[in-house]
Amino acid sequence: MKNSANFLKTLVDIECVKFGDFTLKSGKQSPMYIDLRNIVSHPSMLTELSYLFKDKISNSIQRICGVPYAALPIATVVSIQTGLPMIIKRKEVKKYGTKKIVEGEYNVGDKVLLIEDVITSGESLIETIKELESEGLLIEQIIVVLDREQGGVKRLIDKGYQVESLFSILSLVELLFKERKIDNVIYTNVLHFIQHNSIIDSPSKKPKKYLQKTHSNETAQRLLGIAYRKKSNLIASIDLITTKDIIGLLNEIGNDICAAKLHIDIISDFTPSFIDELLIIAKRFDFLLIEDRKFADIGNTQLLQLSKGMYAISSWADMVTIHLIAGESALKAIQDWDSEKKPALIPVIEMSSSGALTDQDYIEKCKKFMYNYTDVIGVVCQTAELNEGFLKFTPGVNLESKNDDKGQNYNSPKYAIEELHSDFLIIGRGIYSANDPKNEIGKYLLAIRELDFFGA
Ligand code: 5FU
Repeated sequence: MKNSANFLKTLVDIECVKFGDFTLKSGKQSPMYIDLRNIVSHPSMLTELSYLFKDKISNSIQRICGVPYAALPIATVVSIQTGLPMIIKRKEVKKYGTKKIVEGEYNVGDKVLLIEDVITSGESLIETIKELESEGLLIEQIIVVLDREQGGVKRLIDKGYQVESLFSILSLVELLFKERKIDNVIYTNVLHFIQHNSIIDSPSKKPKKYLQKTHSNETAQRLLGIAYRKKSNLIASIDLITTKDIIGLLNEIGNDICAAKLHIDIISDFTPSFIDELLIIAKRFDFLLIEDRKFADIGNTQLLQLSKGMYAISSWADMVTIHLIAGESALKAIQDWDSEKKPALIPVIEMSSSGALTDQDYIEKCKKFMYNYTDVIGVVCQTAELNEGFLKFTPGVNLESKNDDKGQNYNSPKYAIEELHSDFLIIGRGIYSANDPKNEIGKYLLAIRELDFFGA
């Protein structure tokens, strides 16, 4: 086995993860069934796991312990791979002999790596932790193979433990969805299940917006999935004019964004190979590409502008912006366009600039027909309210400035999310003009995460 993606796909092949309609122990219906115990019959999977764990184990660890029983074989291979001694926590105390709860050699104060196969509520981990701690052992690190994203990790982090997972159910379904191994329905059902089955019950918190949003368009779902996984609804508007600067910036901030927005026609040294490079980086850092071309012509011309010329936009952009000024026919032309590769559409129905002509009347006129087109995943707007499921992309976001000297108006991330109900924040100069863009984007991430926009 060569990589994590293969490991995840093999989990499905060997039926450790199944999708369908399952009744859980609790009686609840679930669209997924996870049981990693089959891994024991696949030595190559155990070996792969031992490598994945080895990369993550902190230097201070002195003992390894698996939560019984499912994680015991995993702890064993990790122990062999790392040379770190293992201890075993019994599920039941022996009723005879030593009556030990922990088997193996250890000293009070030893720093332990605790291994779990799957985490849901974190209950079995908490039980194991309690018993190890009562023996004087210190839980230094917890690594879980698969996080069901139902709040267990957060619960342990809140208790002060250092917890991480190798994989999450979201990264698994995202991968399977991307590779067309599961369809829209399964993907959406899993997202819904996660949202409604979190053990973290905090009504005072904002809802997990992203998981509530469901849009049948595949690109919208990918964008939502990435945003949720990265806990970032930031779209970097990379309005830089050399390919070197663009690639340099994306390499710096790629992990922090869910999409990059470009104005491809402002690049002074554009060659088609730039697109290849861009696609590789987008794939590496897992973000989508938006071309902010704002198409605004009759249908036929828009199709030519989308697909032809040196930019061949439809061949690489996941999403494009479009004005609806030419009316429904121009939108219909794109929707009806029979093309293998077609970007999702984001109409601009309200602009951020002073004196924009996109008044309420215009917004309402756009809304009258745009919802009928499945290629439309949402809109660029400021104040407009949208139908459920449509995504709101908001430019004009900046932590430092209120406006520029050319008509642009800015809001803070907090205002955009809480008052404008924006789903995605588009930030240009706020990031790319900063002295240290990586550090600056950290401030934006902090601002949105403080709002608990992504829930637990
Ligand atoms: F549709 C719009 C809009 O109403 N306002 C915008 O600012 C699009 N934009 C784009 O977002 C604009 O073309 C820039 O690419 C980006 C904002 O960049 P800034 O540097 O954050 O002002």
